[in-house]
Amino acid sequence: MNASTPQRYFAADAWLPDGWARNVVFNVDAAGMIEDVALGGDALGAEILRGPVIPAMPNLHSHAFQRAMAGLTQRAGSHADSFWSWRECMYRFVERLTPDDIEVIATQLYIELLQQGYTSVGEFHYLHHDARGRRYRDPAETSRRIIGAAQCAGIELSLLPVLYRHAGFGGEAPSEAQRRFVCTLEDYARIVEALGGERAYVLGFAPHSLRAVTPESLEQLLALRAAVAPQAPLHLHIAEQQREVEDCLAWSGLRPVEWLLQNVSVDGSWCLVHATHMRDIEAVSLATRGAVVGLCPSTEADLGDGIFNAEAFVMAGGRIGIGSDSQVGVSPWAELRGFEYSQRLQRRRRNVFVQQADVSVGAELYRCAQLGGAQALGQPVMGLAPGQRADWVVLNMDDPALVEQAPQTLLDAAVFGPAQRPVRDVMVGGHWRVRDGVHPGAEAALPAYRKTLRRLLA
Ligand code: NGQ
Ligand code: ZN
Repeated sequence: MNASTPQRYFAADAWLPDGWARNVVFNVDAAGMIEDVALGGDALGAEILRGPVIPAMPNLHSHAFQRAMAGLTQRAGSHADSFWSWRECMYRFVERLTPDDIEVIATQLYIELLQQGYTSVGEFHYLHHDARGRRYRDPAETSRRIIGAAQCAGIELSLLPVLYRHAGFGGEAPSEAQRRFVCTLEDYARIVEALGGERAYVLGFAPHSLRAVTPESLEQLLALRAAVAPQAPLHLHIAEQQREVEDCLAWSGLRPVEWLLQNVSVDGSWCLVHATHMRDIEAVSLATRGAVVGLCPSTEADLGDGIFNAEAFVMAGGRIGIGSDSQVGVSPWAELRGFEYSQRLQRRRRNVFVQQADVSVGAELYRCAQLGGAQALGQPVMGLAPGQRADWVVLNMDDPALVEQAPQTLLDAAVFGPAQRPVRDVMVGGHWRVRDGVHPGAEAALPAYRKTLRRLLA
């Protein structure tokens, strides 16, 4: 799919795994993979990149349909608003969405993500059934809409069909409002089966949360994965809300991360989304397992989740990645800034993520989230190196926040400066998807999105 002729690219400045390099030539093969990277080359016969090039960012956690809800939940309700009251709004919104809506909204979102420099997305997809909870004839109906949207936008997809069984710990019966996503294990296996063998995307497995699956159904999901795709990524929401921690304690005597680490062999294929509430000891043991923590700073702030225990986790070598989750933000730059700022506000210090002298915090944040995201999504995008996919971002040196910045401060300026359009061009697997900050499909996608929103908001 998407094969083209091999290409040669020249970058005056390129951010390689070892750091910034000058005069770099990339050979990209017909499948869009980086074949080799040569230093000190010349531009002869090569396309010249129009600015410094960096590896593109993976977005490890997205609920695409929530893009259409952004801005609709910012009014106080009659009770104290919280994550849980937001979730009620989300449930009501979900009732109105058709498969066409899901595809239109996801297409709009994925174009926006590409324009900001994300080139792969982990879609944590749980809207499996129709609004009344009836199965579609094709069990993968809505999953196909996500796949269609990703292909239309040209973003790489890690599709994470979600197993959602219960309303709370201990197998609590699901509510009416959850009927669009509640699955039996058989339903779930049918979705996975319908998604077929040959895939143009990475397939992962996602028990929604420890609230939504029992230990038995989690075990069954893991058995299905072992049979179908034993290396596949595993994602779940873990400890986003204090109430979730309390409910887990009441149910099992353990906190969510503790429970998971004691009952499941967590390794590098796991991504724990919103590991917000972790004690130091949990953070340290999770870090040693090599799992990735999925942080969604804009959403976590919007929902009043709490502040991630970064210091203990990162000091212990823990891996992080970022996600756009509820789509109140679609920019990796804003997520990284939000993450670091939350730490600074909490600790009343500066430069929390990296404390070694003279290391760029922006660059370190970016590098960690880039590698962590690649790991969590199972995408071959571990930096600009041979064998990795040619997914990259050419920075826009005409953004006033970036002008005259040396490579050593560029990522700081892009993350912490007042950059408005830090991204100039974006390549995905050897294809230009964004030029001068604009995706060629953006103009056509917007009227469809507008029409969908008009109906949904009527
Ligand atoms: C979700 N979102 O699946 O969309 C969840 C809300 C839940 C976040 N956790 C539902 N941010 O967790 O029960
Ligand atoms: Zn989520």
